[in-house]
Amino acid sequence: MTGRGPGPVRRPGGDDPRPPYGSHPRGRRIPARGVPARRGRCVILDGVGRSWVVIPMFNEASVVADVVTGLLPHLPHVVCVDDGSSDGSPEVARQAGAVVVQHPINLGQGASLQTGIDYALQDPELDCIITFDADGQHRVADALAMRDRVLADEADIVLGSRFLDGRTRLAPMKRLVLKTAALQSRLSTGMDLTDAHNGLRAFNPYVARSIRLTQNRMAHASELINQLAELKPRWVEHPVEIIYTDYSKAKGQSLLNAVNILAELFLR
Ligand SMILES: Nc1nc2c(ncn2[C@@H]2O[C@H](COP(=O)(O)OP(=O)(O)O)[C@@H](O)[C@H]2O)c(=O)[nH]1
Ligand SMILES: [Mg+2]
Repeated sequence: MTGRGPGPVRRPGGDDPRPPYGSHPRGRRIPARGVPARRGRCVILDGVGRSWVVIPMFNEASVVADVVTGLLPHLPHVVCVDDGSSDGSPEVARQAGAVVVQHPINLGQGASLQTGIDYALQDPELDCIITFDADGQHRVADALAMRDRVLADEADIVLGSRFLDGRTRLAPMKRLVLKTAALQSRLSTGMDLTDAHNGLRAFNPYVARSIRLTQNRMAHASELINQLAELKPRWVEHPVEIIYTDYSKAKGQSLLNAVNILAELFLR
């Protein structure tokens, strides 16, 4: 698929459009259970709904201000979950206009997402949570398009995928690792995902209330997919661009670490 719009997701390498909802393990769309009339509960303030952006953050002081100021005009409710940064990230994020919640020690990316989700769930007008990275690798436009699909009640969760259009430029080895991780996810859950480790996601309060993340690094993404496979929400992937900068590449996970995580996933 080469289009950038949020149209029906197509199988990579195939011409058949997928249904607008992601495939379900049994190939059926399952209606969400116990979901309150979400759209009826949305509050529209000057055209801006009450969606929360949750940003896990660890030592991103040099980039997080730009990320927060890029989001705020479009998504005015941003919570950064600081996880024991030592470089002043919480002050920088707060100064830029985000709410900052802090862990006293580093508890990991999954625990931080969970803290941010729990924080957003305190908002009685919550209509959508978007998870977004602090390091400038995600695009606000992608997040908005995904949020819109959740608010249109097209799915309970919209998962970003960098493999649905040609925008993301990936090193061959990174591509191989991510494709292998997606294959492992498909084999273990039956969910027909193309990118199982993408931090950009949008979901409704039903999904937010139903998941519980504890794992760190790449493993928290697998944990989420495993819980979704149990929960069986309506899901869809959405094409997103992941921006690889010198900064993100320098601090990203080492290849050896990624290979170790993959080995762990397969051997579990
Ligand atoms: N709260 C928290 N956030 C983390 C931790 N490690 C990474 N992050 C954040 O999670 C996001 C993705 O992390 P990153 O290292 O860029 O992973 P990658 O881009 O997937 O290789 C960024 O916003 C990081 O600041 C952590 O231990 N705790
Ligand atoms: Mg990153």
